[in-house]
Amino acid sequence: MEEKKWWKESVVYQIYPRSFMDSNGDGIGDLNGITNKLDYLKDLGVDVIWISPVYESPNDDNGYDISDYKAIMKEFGTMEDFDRLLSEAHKRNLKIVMDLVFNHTSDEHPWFVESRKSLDNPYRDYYIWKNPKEGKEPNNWGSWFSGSAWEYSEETDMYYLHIFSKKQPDLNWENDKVREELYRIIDWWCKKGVDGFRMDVINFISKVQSFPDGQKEKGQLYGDKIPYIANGPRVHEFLQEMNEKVLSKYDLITVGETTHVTPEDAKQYAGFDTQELNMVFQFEHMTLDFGELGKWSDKKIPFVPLKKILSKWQYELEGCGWNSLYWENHDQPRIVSRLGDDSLKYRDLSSKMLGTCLLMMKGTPYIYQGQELGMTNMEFKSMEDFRDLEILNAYNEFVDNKLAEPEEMIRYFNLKGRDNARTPMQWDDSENAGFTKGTPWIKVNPNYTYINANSQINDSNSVYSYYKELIRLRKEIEALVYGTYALLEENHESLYIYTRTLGSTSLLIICNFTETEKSYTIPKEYEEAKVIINNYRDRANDNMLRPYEAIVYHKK
Ligand code: TEU
Ligand code: CA
Repeated sequence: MEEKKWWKESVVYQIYPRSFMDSNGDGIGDLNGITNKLDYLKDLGVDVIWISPVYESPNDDNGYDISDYKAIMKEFGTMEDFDRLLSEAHKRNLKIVMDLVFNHTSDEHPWFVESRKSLDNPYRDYYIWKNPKEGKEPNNWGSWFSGSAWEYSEETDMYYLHIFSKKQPDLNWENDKVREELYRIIDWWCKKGVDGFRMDVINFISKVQSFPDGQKEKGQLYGDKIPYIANGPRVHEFLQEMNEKVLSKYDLITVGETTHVTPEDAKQYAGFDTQELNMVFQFEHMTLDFGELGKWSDKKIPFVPLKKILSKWQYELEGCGWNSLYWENHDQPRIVSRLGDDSLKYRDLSSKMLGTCLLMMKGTPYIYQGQELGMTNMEFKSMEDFRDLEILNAYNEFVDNKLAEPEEMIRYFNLKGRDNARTPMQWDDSENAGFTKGTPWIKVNPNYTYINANSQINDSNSVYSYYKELIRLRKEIEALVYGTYALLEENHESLYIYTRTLGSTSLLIICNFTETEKSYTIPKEYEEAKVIINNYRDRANDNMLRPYEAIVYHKK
């Protein structure tokens, strides 16, 4: 059996602090709100809490634009509040993971404020500056959040690179001083006692230094920057250096957010014998429903390709690297709406089925706030209700350039937009779902009256209780952590069936992803096996799977 590690045995819970719990009535979630809910998380059974950025930030991108890495955002509280949260978490044996955003800072970070001033400013080379090309942008790259990836700066008549918003200038990792500063920041948080890091777009930190134009497809506004920024020439050198200089000195959990990676890349970033990170978030399963306009599409995730991709990751990393498992995060729509069925009839069952499918796989599971309640997408009625800059910018870009009609864009935002994940956590059925006594910064999903934590924690048949049981099973059965994965019935159009095996123990997991009954005869060797969890709670017929049924057999 491969080496045992606490981070392989852990279940992580992600908190988006702005939307989790408001303790002082200003409508914005905060650190004291999180501290007040630690017992809830302890009861759920998770081990690690990853908190999206809480550092000082002008909030162009809700904290993913940091202006001071060693200070807490005023809206979220103080450093004392943070220290209290950390010690209260540790008292309960809960670990805290910080979100490190190191590809870029805010344009209000003192480094950038200096950098833009003059060519000879000591901070000039902290960022990526280029001369205009024929009076225009240095190349044809587009920003992730619409428009060019270059912003003109009058002071020196040059452009700076921002692959996200123009308030998120990219750091120049080629500069040794930048890397030293960043490693010192990591060290500072480690000394404080935090337990790990999620590293934002960490595979974008090394750019191809010639900054060439990207290939431009017909009808597209910008060239493809990905080949020149993702998994760039020096990325592994940088991460090995970071590991050697700081990460390796502490016992941490580290996960890199890496879009555009293959299992081959992941083996480098998170291989058992490469000294970089513990694991990465891959995105292949989250882009299966992309269409002509990228994520703005009403395409559904195709089922057989989904199984093939998730299985590919399971097989490829077996014995040589570690997977992270997720359906949701603060950038993704709610999984029950995306891949299940959020109608009254099937919301519960399909949420539980999706939880089973994910949490029984091999890897460290990440549960996003509200996923454990079966929270759904929200129906935003008009543009005024949206808050996310990605949405606001995309609306302008697509509508202005006549690539899509306004109503069409709103429909896509409701299906795929990031604000779906950012509506307030639904704690109870009181006003504003118990999230705030004030006016919430973003609308609460009206379904809080029947989807909320309070009504679920003491109901043994709730989505919450079901997740709690899935987490408990991972603690109880070693094969669920260390057992190898195998996919059965690869081309079955409705059922996701796989096994986990460790020594003589094996588990059979069967999930029906559709609302129709499906016949399936379980393999002979499982006939005597014990059913350890079933979302209908009354496994009746071994040859039939009911709508959205999920069932797990355990054989010792
Ligand atoms: O996301 C990076 C990313 O590559 C995308 O998935 C992106 O979030 C977006 O949703 C594209 O549709 C990270 C953070 O998770 C995100 O919240 C930040 O906005 C972004 O980096 C910039 O820091
Ligand atoms: Ca608050």
